[in-house]
Amino acid sequence: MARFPVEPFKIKVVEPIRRTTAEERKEILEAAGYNLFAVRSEDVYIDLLTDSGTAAMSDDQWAGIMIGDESYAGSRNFLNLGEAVKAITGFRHFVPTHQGRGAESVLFACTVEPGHRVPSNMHFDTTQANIIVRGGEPVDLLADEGLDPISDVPFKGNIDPRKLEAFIAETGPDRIPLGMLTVTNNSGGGQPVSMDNIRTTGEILHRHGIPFFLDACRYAENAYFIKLRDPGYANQSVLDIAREMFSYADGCTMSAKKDALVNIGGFLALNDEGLFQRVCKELILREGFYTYGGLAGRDLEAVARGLWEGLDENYLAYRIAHTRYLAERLSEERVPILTPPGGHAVYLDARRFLPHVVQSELPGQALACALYLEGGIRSVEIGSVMFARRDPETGGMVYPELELVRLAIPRRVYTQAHLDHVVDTCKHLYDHREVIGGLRYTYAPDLLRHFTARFEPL
Ligand code: P61
Repeated sequence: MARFPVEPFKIKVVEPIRRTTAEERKEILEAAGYNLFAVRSEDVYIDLLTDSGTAAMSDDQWAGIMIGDESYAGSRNFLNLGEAVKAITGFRHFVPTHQGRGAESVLFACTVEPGHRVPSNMHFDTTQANIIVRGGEPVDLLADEGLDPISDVPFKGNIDPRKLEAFIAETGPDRIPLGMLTVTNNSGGGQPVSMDNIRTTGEILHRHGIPFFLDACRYAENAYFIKLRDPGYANQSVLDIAREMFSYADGCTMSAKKDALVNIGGFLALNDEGLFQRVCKELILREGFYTYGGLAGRDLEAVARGLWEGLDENYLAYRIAHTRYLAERLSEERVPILTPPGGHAVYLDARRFLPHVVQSELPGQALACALYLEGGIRSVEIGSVMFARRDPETGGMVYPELELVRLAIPRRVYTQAHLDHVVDTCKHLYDHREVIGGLRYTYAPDLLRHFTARFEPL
């Protein structure tokens, strides 16, 4: 029987949550067009939509909020954040941004032009979209084992170095303004990338003169997985592991809403002086002056403190064990999940959960809706709704390999009993899976479709 980890904190502030009835949830879901993004949070019992911006901040972070220096330029909180970013990442320059996609938008505005292609292990959807709006093409080169939902390979977030070499040969370095790795790989199940793979990716890209950036939202969880799973790093501190990860790259985009344990914030860090000058210009247009980047001084301070807390090894041990507890309990009940579990989420495998629903009938979205109807649980589909794309040549839909429903776990928010409720709900649905049917679109926008699409049951 799985064991819940002992919390390395106690709870000082609470927020009431309310259970709705099944009839209420049916009405709410219909009114929301079967899109959980359109449901009000007060109508959700356990909110596993995202681990982004949903962390419970510490008393130290809240204390930092009270010493926000709200000066337009040169606030002391900017300096504190700069010290943390430099000490952890080692990059020479950084600018704050309002969140991760702000960093992406500024970076790609300065680097990507029409016809360019940007390789990665797997781009997250905001990264994809920010490359596409610049006329570029995001290309995923995940190693094949990352696409197998049940293989127990330790680093299923790795890029395939041979695919990367072939991609560069075919595309030509001139059309590749940068290469990326997402650590951990969110769209592929929150799976970590190994140190070897990060080093090799840097070497390959640099051999061709191509800059290398990390999408570092969950870099601390990735570093902790390296410590757990690569014997060569068992005795190194997570901070040192993180520093080594960054040392192979030329910069990173960061959504601080994940591993920096804040409700809002992000940054872009990099080494290249010329690029930094262009970034500052672009930042002022889009996000704000380069010492605040769309954030209040108090937010900058919370990020600075949260970056250090997110590297605390007692916290990380708890964090990873908390997620593993949910995964192990679900496996004990034979609910099909992606294994091994990632750091920030457990992913239900909708293809195996609902084998009778074909991909064009959106099994992931159907399962996400069923979780809400049954248990008031909000999850997010990471499958066809988020990633299916129309082939420009044939006009047909290209469906993603993985059809997942992500149960993302907010940091330091939910207790064991909350997770047990999730397990009971999933087990009940799995035992009665044949009554869950598919969905069809009533509205489907082209870009970032899942946020605003509408559906109806078939
Ligand atoms: C999430 F449904 N992730 O996982 P921002 N890179 C990576 C992310 O995971 C990520 C960002 C960049 C979210 C929030 C989210 O369609 C969605 O601070 C690996 O959110 O701008 C964000 O960071 C962007 C959920 C984002 C979504 C987009 O839940």
